[in-house]
Amino acid sequence: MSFSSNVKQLVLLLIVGIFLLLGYVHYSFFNERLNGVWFEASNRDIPVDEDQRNTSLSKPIFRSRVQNLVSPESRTDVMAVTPWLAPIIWEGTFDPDLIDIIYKSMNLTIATTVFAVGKYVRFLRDFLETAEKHFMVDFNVRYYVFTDRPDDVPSVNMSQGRHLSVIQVPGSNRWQEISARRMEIIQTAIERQISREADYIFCLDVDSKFHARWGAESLGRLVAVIHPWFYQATRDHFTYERRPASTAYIPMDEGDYYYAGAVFGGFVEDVYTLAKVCRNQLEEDARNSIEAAWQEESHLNRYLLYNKPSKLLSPEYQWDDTKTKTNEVKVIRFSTVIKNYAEIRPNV
Ligand code: UD2
Repeated sequence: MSFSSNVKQLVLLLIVGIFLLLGYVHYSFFNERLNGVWFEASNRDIPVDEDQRNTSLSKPIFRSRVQNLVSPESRTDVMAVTPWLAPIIWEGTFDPDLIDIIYKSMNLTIATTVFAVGKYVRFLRDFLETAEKHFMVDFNVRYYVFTDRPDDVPSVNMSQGRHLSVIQVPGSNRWQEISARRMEIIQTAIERQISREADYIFCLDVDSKFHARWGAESLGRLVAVIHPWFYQATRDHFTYERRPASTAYIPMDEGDYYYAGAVFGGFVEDVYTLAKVCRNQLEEDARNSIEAAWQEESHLNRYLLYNKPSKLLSPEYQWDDTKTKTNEVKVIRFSTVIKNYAEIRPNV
């Protein structure tokens, strides 16, 4: 065998070797992408809906978590999706660990408005202390407390990244007015301050306590809660405003759910529009000397009928301590405390 044929064989072997090596590297790479321990999350890998914004989902997500993902079908005893395909959040329909990994990487700030006018200031301590334990834990939270009694706002220890602002508002001798004027005050506060300070906002009733996790599973573009007294009721029992003279009017043959006025939220700009529309309608009704059956709650229901929420929270997120827990409600996360209306309100 000549020297040149030896070289030829060697070159041939080298080329075959290189191809084999390339083939192995290529196979291992894709095998790892498909079956490996982790993958880089992207908008295609994770079901990202319109509710997730500013998502830089660049952190490694453990694949096993995605495989273990619970889904709306995990609950067969409740409706976990609306007819317009918005999720309804019940315990067992989401994976809290996966939700946290996704949302915590976004460095979000959640505004939380709460009104404590007149004697309602007494509910603030429990509201804030329990919120610090359960509400959006490890997220940046900015509480905006609206009160006519700033000196009575309790001092509550806040975790890192959580702040409280007190904003003075006028009192009133009518509870209906205090409740209804919240829309106008929220609208103004968003314009002046909140739009620069937060990504999402929740507007909550103060006469309430948190009892269990209320986390990022609740975040969405426009979020409403199903009223605990009406989630099993049919539309004809909903206490919508039924008089056509009111701008909150809903005819008997319309309506999806009865939403509680105690909890609504979403992107700051979406809640801004909601508050502005409801405020304008409340003022138009006032000019026409009509007050909707449940003040701003009636206007909220009307708004949400024609501007469908992108996410619904089950009554786990707005229970009522006077109501016996039902089987579907596995966890009570937030509930209205029992109170003596005659004693606490400025009018009966
Ligand atoms: C229902 C709604 C409430 C509101 C109201 C409208 C639920 C669980 N609650 O509750 O959100 O739509 O009907 O009529 O859906 N407030 C004060 N000072 C007062 C009175 C009220 O600060 O003197 C504030 C406070 O934040 C309170 C909220 O307004 O949590 C609602 O008032 P409410 O709790 O007395 O109304 P209620 O129980 O009828």
